[in-house]
Amino acid sequence: MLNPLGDSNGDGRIDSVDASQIMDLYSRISTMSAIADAKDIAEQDVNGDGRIDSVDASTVLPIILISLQTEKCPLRNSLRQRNNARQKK
Ligand SMILES: [Ca+2]
Ligand SMILES: [Ca+2]
Repeated sequence: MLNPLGDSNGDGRIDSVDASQIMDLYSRISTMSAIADAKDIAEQDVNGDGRIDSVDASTVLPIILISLQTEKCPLRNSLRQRNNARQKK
């Protein structure tokens, strides 16, 4: 079962742990000590470009900062819409 997009550890929240895990995976991919599988990409490719990199981690960071305070975060809403679309498939 897939975790929600951006929630790399599947705890139901998008927070700094997820950003850290995305950066860690990106680091291991960059040094060729890991290969992203389809599940990794489905869960951690936050901007949907088919790769896991620092952009995905940095996309998660504003969600963390803003979504804690408001439901009006465009990035959070975008992720929510993508997650809802994935669940309907
Ligand atoms: Ca999480
Ligand atoms: Ca990406």
